[in-house]
Amino acid sequence: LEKKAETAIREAADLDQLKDLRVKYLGKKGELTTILRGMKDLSPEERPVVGGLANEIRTGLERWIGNKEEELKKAALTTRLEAEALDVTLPAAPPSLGAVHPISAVIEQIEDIFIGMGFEVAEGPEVESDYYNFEALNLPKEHPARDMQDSFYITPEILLRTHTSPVQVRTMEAKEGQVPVKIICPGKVYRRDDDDATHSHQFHQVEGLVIDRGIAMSELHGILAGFAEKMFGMKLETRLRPSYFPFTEPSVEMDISCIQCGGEGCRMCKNTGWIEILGAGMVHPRVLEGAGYDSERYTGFAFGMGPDRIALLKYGIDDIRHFYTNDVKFLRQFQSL
Ligand code: FA5
Repeated sequence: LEKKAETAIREAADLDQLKDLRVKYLGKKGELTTILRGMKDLSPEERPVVGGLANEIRTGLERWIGNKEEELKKAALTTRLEAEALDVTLPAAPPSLGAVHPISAVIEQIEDIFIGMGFEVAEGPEVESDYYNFEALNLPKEHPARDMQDSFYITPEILLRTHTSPVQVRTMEAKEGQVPVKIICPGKVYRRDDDDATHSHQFHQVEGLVIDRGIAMSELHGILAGFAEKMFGMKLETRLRPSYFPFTEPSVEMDISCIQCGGEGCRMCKNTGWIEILGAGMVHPRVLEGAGYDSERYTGFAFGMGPDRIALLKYGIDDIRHFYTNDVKFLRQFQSL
């Protein structure tokens, strides 16, 4: 029995087999236990002899099983360590870095240029009241010019702002008739426009407002032409075209010469050689008065530009929708901005 058990224990391949052997020999119904139980049938002289021998064997088997168990556990650990080994000298996979979105980058550039010209940055809410978005800007209810900006209404009096111009009124109110006012306001705006290569239903604007004594149209042109030159890094031709906004009088739109001009059939300027980048004008006296400014003493100009369109031009992108479809391959091209 001892020999048989010793061989079996030595050859046990894993811990499960070893457990089975322990049960087989030393368990309640095990072979050695059965011998010890049978001792009651032996003569009193034989008992101590057989008993001593059986106990000796039992101690021996327990020791072998214990040793084998250690050995198997060690082997199992070694195998696992080998399987899970890490080569710490391998070069790590490069972490994927995020980057500034091209529109955010353009807005930051616009802010830097205007801050350099002494402007402060103001903010206003995207969910706006009909009063600030339209009425205080000389656009009463039923005014036909409201159609220029198809809106997303939340309630009859609350809407998603269609432009950043409401911040003009909010800023003037906060300043309580004090001058100078010299702010820009970047932000998101929303319109029920049909999306195409140059229109999005959600886009961005940067509003500008300057109020002081003796502010004239020539200053507006000077500031905007200077801005265009800095933004595009070259001397550009600019032109002001007469336009109409109820909150400015006179009103203009500014075009820059098409820097992406592909000539015949150019998608950017539709062959005109000019691209509109903003609307502007002298603040309407009614808007000044409504916000607490004496329009006899003070004059001002305002403008509203579209950074999405500026980003299209600056980076030669042919469709505004690229900015909003989150194609990582597209966005990765601007990682260095
Ligand atoms: C306005 O929103 C006026 N509030 C601008 C203004 C401010 C005029 C202050 C006078 C004084 P307009 O609707 O033209 O104007 O929009 C201004 C600029 O926003 C456009 O020149 C264009 O660059 C951009 N824009 C307009 N609609 C969209 C659109 N759907 N998607 C992308 N950009 C747009």
